[in-house]
Amino acid sequence: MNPQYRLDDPGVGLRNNGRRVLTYADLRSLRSTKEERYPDREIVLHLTGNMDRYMWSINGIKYSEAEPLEFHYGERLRITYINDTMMNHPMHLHGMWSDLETGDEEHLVRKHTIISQPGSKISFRVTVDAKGAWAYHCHLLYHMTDMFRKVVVA
Ligand SMILES: [Cu+2]
Repeated sequence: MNPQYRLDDPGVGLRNNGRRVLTYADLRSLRSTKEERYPDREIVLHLTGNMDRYMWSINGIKYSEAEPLEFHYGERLRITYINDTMMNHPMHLHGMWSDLETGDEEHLVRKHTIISQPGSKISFRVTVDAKGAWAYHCHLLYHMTDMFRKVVVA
């Protein structure tokens, strides 16, 4: 009901187990991202589904019924996931980098796939620099068919 940013949370099964578990909060880019543009636009995506029926979707709509997401060539996007489910979703945007926000504006962390934890919120930036059609999906095989979007960059 009240999703929070939890970058320093090691996740289910790894909390308080006597070991130090690295988290996204420990990551810091070696290159400076100081000159990166501030986002022109934000897209909020709810990761949704039904555990009992094992159905997955984005914003409550499965891939086969969804319109493609439209990104504008040359823009800088901020994408925020709100994970409304009780599972982790490693979300992979193809074709462009995902620059994870860790609280340090000058060292955004460059990634292919960003894990979204249950009940949490996480944000990243994308420089839309690749025209064409791209796959965008959860990387868990059994989620991928429906928790999927086509992205069109034009
Ligand atoms: Cu998933």
